[in-house]
Amino acid sequence: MSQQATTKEALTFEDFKKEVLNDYKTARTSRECSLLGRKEVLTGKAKFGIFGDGKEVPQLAMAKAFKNGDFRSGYYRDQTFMMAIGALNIQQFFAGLYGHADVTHDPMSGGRQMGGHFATHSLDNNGDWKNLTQQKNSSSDISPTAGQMPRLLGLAQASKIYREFPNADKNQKFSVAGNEVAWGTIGNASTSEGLFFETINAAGVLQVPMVMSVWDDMYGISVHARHQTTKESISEILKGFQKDEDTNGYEVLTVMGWDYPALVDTYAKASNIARTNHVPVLIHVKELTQPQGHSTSGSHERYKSADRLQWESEFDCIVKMRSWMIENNIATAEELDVIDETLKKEVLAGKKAAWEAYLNPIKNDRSLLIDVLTNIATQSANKVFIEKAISDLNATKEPIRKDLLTTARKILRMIIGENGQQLLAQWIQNYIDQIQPSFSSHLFSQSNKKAENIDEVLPTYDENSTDVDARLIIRNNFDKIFETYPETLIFGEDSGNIGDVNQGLEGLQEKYGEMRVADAGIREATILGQGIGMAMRGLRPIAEIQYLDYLLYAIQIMSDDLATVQYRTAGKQKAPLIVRTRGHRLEGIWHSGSPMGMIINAVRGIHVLVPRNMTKAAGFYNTLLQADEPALVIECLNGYRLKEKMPTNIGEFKTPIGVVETIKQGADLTIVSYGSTLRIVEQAAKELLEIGIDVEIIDAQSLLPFDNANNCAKSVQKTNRLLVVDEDVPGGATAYLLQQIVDKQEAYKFLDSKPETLSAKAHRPAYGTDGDYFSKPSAEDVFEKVYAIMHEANPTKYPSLY
Ligand SMILES: Cc1ncc(C[n+]2csc(CCOP(=O)(O)OP(=O)(O)O)c2C)c(N)n1
Ligand SMILES: [Mg+2]
Repeated sequence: MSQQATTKEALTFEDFKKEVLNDYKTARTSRECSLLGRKEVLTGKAKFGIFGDGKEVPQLAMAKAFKNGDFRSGYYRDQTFMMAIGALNIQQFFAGLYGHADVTHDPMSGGRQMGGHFATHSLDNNGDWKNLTQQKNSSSDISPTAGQMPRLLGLAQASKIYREFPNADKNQKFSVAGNEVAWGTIGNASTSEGLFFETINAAGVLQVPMVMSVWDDMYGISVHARHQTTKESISEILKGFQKDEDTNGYEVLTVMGWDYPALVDTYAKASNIARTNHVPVLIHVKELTQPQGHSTSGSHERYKSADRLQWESEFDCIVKMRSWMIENNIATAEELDVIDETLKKEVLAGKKAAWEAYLNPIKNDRSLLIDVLTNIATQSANKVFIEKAISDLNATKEPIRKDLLTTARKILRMIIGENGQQLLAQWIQNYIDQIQPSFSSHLFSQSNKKAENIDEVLPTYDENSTDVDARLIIRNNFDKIFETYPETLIFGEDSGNIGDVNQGLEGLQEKYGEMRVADAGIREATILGQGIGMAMRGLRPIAEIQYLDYLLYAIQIMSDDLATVQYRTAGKQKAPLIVRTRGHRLEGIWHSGSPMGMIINAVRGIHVLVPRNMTKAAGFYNTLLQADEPALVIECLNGYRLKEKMPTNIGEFKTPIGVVETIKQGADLTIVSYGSTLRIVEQAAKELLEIGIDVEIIDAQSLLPFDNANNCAKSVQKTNRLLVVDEDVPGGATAYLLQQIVDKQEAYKFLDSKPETLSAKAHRPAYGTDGDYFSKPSAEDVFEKVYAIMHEANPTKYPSLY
């Protein structure tokens, strides 16, 4: 008996020892990568480096507690964690540093992001979901400090939803009974951001399984904690969030970042609390260091005192872990020295392999190009110059693709009209066609669920179809959506209990429960983040922003995070989130905004849809739920009480994306507009017809993407005149539409008059009906603008009005 126990204990100790040694190896490998990485930048092989040195040991502990199905949302210090969960090896680390534009070499972003921005692959090569419960997941990092926080909230909330609604995971790819934890990491200084506090509060309210680690090294680049955090301690000031027995809240834990056994215990405890009870945990990991300073730009000797630097070298977490291992007879100093040396060599070998894998294809391409150029040179009048260019290109030790193209494109100009011109032109075009996708693919989905692939289904009506308040069409359509798609849910300010401020969700909370039709606090950025995180875990969230004017609070997250998800992962992650809001004209400065130019320029990568009525809007939701892309749908704030006919095929009709609709045929001039302004345009068109001017009206409907079939240019071909009308500022979305129609669609060829725009004033819309009349385009403005164009074309027929 006792002998058995001894053997078991001995075995356990052996296992334990093995595990610790393995952890030590991961930490040391990671450290060597940081040290060598910095050298690669300083010698010019890589452009910029930001590394995880000084933060290795807590990440080992986090990785131990991290289970399959879990998600990380963190920042650039987490290379050790990524290595520990098996999602990043040495060669991949360096491929990222060099910017190897191939996702098989740099799985983090295919060379699109600078090193230190981590991700795992949620999608297969067709853009379909992998089984995320069978792998360890990391949502793709972004650079804006605390930008990872809103998404973290949604990643955690998904577990909560799946625990309550297992049917939402039809194919069992996303959750096992909601047992997954979302793990956040952030630097101490970045906790100063509003997004951090907004997320912390929201997770406390929602009680989601989130474990938030703060890596505290007392600095944010050069700025000390005394300028960042009240009392210089995030756990101190968050004490009020501590959960009591009968309240919600957090478990707030603190631990030293160099104390390996304490870290392992702390993370195991945190994991358990979050996973089992869905209670969020904050772990303040103190006394971390930066052995090489913040990044490869600048040196920390400039702003840290000698004492601080001395302390940092003594409290370096790997140094401390090593001492602890020796003191506890886990390894001798000599054994560890051998490990250190072996790993150094491994890292060096991995680095070399990464560099060769990065460089060799470019060198091969260079050889091919040089063959072409040499051949061209022999027949060229500019032989001498071409040969000089070839020899310069050949002499470049480490060529990049830009060198190849610059040389080829400069030589092309020297051989205009010569025999070789066509050959070289062909080479250049082929090369760009071949390489450009490495840098430009996946701004949108490339899967067969691409939104533009979903065909239009028209609404149908029968003899019983009656005119109703338009909000009922939206409401009944959402009802059908929640019934049809168990993975859908909607949340926003006043969206739950009262069914949104315009009753577009009236009665649906009662029917579908408080989690699927939910009220949210006033916090637009994290409402958006909830949507992103849940969409990344297979749900189909609809995040509601109460008014378009308040989308600005969320636009940073839309622009930096949502819009870039597919692009920054080269198609390996997606977040098909629907953002629902309402806007355009109503009343006053902050309830009448239509800042469409700002929005479409900030969110390339998200579809921006501007339905003119509620049937169109409902049709967009139906389309989007068949697709796998994010979109913003802006309903007309003044349209809910207008009458529309109730379709018979609620939930089924679909408004197509990237397709305009001609809502009135006409011969004299094309007006392109969208949203609430269309009603004014339609009114003006009737009045214009009375004096014999017959305008064609096109509803843009979908600003991003816009009119894939070039129907606007086709209309201008018929009318030869173009006016773009909206209620954004001058040069806002009208400038975009003009660029699309006149430049991209080449409508300039058909124009007999100057293409014109009519927009709102540059200032915000003033309050009241007169405020609106003097701020936004009116039917008279549209009438007179069209009339002026016709006057210029035919002054006899249309004498001047003024
Ligand atoms: C919104 C935003 N502002 C500024 C920066 C520039 N910046 C990058 S890292 C950093 C300091 C972050 O410090 P901390 O959060 O403590 O993380 P650490 O680097 O110390 O681990 C700053 C200011 C940024 N990336 N994003
Ligand atoms: Mg810091």
